[in-house]
Amino acid sequence: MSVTADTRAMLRDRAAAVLQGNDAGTWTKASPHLYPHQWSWDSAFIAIGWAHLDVRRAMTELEQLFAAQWSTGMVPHIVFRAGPDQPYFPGPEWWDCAVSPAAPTPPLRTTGICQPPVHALAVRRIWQLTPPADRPEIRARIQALYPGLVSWHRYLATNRDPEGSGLVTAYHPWEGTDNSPRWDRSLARIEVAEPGPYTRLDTAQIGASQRPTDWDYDRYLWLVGLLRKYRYDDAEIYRHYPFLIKDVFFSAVLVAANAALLDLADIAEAGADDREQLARWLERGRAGLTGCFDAESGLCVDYDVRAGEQIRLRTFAGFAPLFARTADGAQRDTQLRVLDSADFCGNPRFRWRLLPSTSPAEQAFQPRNYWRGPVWPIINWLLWQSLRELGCSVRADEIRGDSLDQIAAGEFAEYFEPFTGEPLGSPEQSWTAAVTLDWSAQDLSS
Ligand code: 9WN
Repeated sequence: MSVTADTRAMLRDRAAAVLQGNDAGTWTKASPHLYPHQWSWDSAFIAIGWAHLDVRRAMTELEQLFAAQWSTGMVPHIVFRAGPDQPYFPGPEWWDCAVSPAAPTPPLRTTGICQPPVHALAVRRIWQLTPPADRPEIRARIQALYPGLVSWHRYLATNRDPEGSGLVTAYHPWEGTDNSPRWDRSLARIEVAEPGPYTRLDTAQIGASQRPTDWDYDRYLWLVGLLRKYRYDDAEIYRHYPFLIKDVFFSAVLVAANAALLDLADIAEAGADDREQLARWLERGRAGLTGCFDAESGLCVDYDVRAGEQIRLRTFAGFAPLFARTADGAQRDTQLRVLDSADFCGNPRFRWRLLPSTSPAEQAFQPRNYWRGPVWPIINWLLWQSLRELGCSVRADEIRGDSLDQIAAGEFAEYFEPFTGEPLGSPEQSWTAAVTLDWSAQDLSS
């Protein structure tokens, strides 16, 4: 059953109200209670949402985030902006980023890791949505932000890829998809994991069965302790640190983001050097992903640098070639077939034909637990965007329609149970509202 145009318009208004409710003026809380600060990739999606309401506000969101960029170019995963009345664990004391000379100076306080670089995709969307009268101002603001975006991509293409493989090395499960089973074996290999006493705040708000376990948290926090010990220095981390993963999803987002920066190069009046470099990173990223494509499963596989082994699990990340808009037609067709197989969207028991975070065919699959099974709207937004750009507009439109139906039934949840559509995690999640605004605009304009 599909919802009517009127219901869609109402959904759009409700999505706008969620963003406005989480708006802190110049930045937006990722969610009202569970995530009260500014998160990196959340902010990028949120900016896309704001662009439908106010392009200036959309730019401000990103400018605020980039104000906390490290001197290495890294955009931190959290900028701690909420006051002490809105606690989040682990907070800035746990990260103690002042140990690094690259961290921004107080009062700015951040974490010392990063998240997938969706930001350039957001800037391109903002520009597409900018009304003619606002173009001079927004163009100037994009020009001002562009060097920061290039230096962010440079950080990922160099410090996070000293091998020059085209694949980004993730340092921590919190670099995007926290308790994905992709990390299980690598986390299990960590010998000591005694981070000291701590109290989780997340499970006081959300059922523990929908969140990572204490075993996971012990390791997450132990790893933060090591990063702190190495003063967040990439070379030191590469030398000593136990958790280094070539993350195919992160790498695919970087490929798409490099293409977006190239699309913006004229607007930003980028120099020839930047353009050449972006094109080189883009090609290297594509080649890197091709190198981890497994023809047998039709999926891309992550690689554990320390263990020297591939991570063979069926998760959404395996569709990295689609997320990177692969230029290889045969690879694209294989991926489209696997995408709609019973292992993913085509599972006959699924309520909607959407991409789950982990395949129901995996032993690790848990339909109500965070990144171990549920459907995440932002992942389906990235897939939708890619499919459109790859010319698969019919399948893309189905993903958009099903996603909107899911959100209409489940109210801007953080993630959804794939069989029942039950809303899970944090309610009123900003990025769910933001992608709803973007998806709804396609209806209202058609
Ligand atoms: C840790 C804010 C963030 C998202 C992540 C998601 C979740 C945090 C947490 O929430 O992670 O960063 O405390 O669980 O996994 O992707 O950016 O929405």
